[in-house]
Amino acid sequence: MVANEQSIQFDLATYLQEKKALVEVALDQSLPIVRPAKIYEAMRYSLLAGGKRLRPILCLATCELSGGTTAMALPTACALEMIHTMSLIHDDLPAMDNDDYRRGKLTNHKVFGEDIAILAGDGLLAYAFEFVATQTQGVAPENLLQVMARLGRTVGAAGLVGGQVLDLESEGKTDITAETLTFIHTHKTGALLETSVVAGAILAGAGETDIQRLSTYAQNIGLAFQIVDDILDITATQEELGKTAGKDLLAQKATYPSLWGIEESRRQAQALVDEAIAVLATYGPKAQPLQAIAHYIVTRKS
Ligand code: GRG
Repeated sequence: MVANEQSIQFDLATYLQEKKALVEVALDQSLPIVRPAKIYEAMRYSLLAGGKRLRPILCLATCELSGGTTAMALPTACALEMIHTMSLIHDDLPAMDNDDYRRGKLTNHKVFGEDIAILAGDGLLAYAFEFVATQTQGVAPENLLQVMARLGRTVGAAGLVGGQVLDLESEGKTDITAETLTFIHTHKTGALLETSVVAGAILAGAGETDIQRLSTYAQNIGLAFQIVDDILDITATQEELGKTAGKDLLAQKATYPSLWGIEESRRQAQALVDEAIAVLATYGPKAQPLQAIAHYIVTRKS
């Protein structure tokens, strides 16, 4: 049986449901409301607004594959979602993408105002690091330090911030190359997905060969994820996406479908996912959750 068929047979729906439930409870408990209530309410509004919880689930899955436990990875899994959520809050601001809806709800600044939305993002970013540092147990200190350094690099100019800046600079330009587009997305989207995968392995004490293999898997699914995101912006409805659809066309943004067409974009995403699945074949059935998640990335509808 080829890896692709194996991954389809795995009951991913149940796996995702169970892990998501675990993450939802941990996130809810992670951030109680204290004074000043308004900022905690704003942080919780976006953090607990749903979403696929893909980044925490990837971290938990990789930690497990690498011989670690859920307890070792749960604080980092929550921190990844705090970072992801803060990037969505800031991305939706009028000064950035200016969006009114996210995860099927009004965006943070639409509910709390721009000033509080900026601070809610800042609060979540800082808290993510505090949470990993203070809540992680049973992990070797040098591994924890490595994860925290990696998280810092991922959110900064070498990662999300850098990708976002190039994205802003590219707006309205008609001559964006595939190479520039890939730079934007490997930084804006791919970096946090890669860190989600690799952090789980580092926490479990994985060796360099495994970390390299998992990085390759993550880079492939990261790019495939963004290609599919671009396709869904054209083909899915606002109800399906939980955010405004068709924004890229309206903003005349360079996307993979605008460069390659929808069919070729689908083919490229599938090829990346096939490679991601194949690279994990060496782990046998243990890799099924990660392989099934890769398959899900090209078949998802939201
Ligand atoms: C990180 C300091 C710092 C600032 C933020 C705004 C910004 C800099 C970066 C933008 C990052 C961004 C919003 C990238 C897009 C990533 C993406 C494809 C999001 C959608 O992810 P899903 O589909 O969403 O996993 P859910 O809602 O399911 O979690």
